[in-house]
Amino acid sequence: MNAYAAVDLGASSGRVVVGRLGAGRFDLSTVHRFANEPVRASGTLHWDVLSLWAGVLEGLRVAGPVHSVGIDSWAVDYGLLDSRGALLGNPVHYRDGRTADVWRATAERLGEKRLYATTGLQQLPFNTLYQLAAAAGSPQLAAAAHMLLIPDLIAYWLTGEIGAEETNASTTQLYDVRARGWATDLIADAGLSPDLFPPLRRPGDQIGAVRDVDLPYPTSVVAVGSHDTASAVVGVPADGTDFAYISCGTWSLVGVELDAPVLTEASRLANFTNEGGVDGTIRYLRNVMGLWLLQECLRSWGATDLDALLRAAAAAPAFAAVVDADDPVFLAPGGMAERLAAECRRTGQPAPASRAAVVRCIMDSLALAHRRAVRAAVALSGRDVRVVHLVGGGARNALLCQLTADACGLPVLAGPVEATAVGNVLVQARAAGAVRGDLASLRKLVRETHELRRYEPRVDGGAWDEVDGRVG
Ligand code: LFR
Repeated sequence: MNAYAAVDLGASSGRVVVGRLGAGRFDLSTVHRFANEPVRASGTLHWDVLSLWAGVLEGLRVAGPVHSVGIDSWAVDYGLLDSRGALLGNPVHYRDGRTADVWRATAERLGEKRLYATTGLQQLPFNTLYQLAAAAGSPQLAAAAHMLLIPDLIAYWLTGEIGAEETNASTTQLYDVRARGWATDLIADAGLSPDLFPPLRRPGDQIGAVRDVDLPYPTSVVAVGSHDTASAVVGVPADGTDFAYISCGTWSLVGVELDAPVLTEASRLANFTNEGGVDGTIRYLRNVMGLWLLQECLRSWGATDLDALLRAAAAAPAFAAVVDADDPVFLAPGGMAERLAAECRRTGQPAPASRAAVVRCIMDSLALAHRRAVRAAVALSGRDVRVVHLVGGGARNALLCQLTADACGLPVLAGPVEATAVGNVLVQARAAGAVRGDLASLRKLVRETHELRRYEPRVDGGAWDEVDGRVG
């Protein structure tokens, strides 16, 4: 059986997962997990990219011989290289506030309708376009020869090869979603040098042999869906096309898979995004704030028995207070429980009076946001949806899965938890010729080798309609 290493960098931790495929078997084991702790310096929130690099190397050392390595991470963030390939400063975290005052003016200058028509991307204040706009005029940007998104930067350090994998490039708001290439006119009008943007590569492309790195075996790097959400969507164990997915971790990415982008005015106003998927598909989705709300509360509460807390939240009264989880007020780190309480009070609801009540408020609010996003995806794309696949860490959260089924009025199939690593490994295995076929065939393999949990929607007598009407 061939082994493949999936390097998966998430907003709170990174992992190296070894996947083995052969004769009806698909085993995954996490061989190394390491923290990803952002660091604030001189008022700017950075990723500690060298510590991530060290974690990747350690993981690959203990992974043992692997046929290839695939790398995925969160989207939009980048490192700048000078003309000799040196990293010009630490990559900045997308939750840093430096784009807050810049993004709207940039969008207005370039034209919001034009931006959507070209890139199909949702407006998020941290899109790469706006981060580069915030960096305009800086000596760092002036000295930059290449902009590398995070997985491309790790691939560069492993192989010496410079390139941009297209699923992640599609999240920059500088990529033409229909032409499937860099949006050169937009890049010029944004005042950026076209030379910054490396040649594109597609999932399955060979990037190069690992070299000048101390690994105890030879291997190479293969492009995968390097945007973590693109890999997660490959790992959705759907049968057919009538499904919605929720890739549920720090974010919930909620949407459908399409063959072509939806670029209508209604779609733009609903802030739906058309991100590039593996095999030229479109990930038509919306970002929901996700388990970030819970993670931030847990971070401030210190050591907590999460299972006990979720049980208490399940027993707490439903809908006591529900907020718009997608309110940008929740984007930045810190003071999350206080911000939730303030939002409840502002909307005339009682602030949660216990930790269990806070968690219940988060779960009800996320389920509501899932419902709205699934319904909007259906209405805007015309796709028939009969089941919701919930993958990623959130698939472990039975309360959230059940509430999501209830809120959507659809069955939820939960799992795999490691969908991102699954998708990463499958694209490598296909590039190696060890598995064959289209996404449907890859998904069949996931169904045959992973246990899923099914949650049926409970009849609620209109309760979710009431909640939906309550939250603006
Ligand atoms: C999820 C994710 C989302 C992206 C966000 C920020 O991990 O990649 O898809 O919008 O992180 O990069």
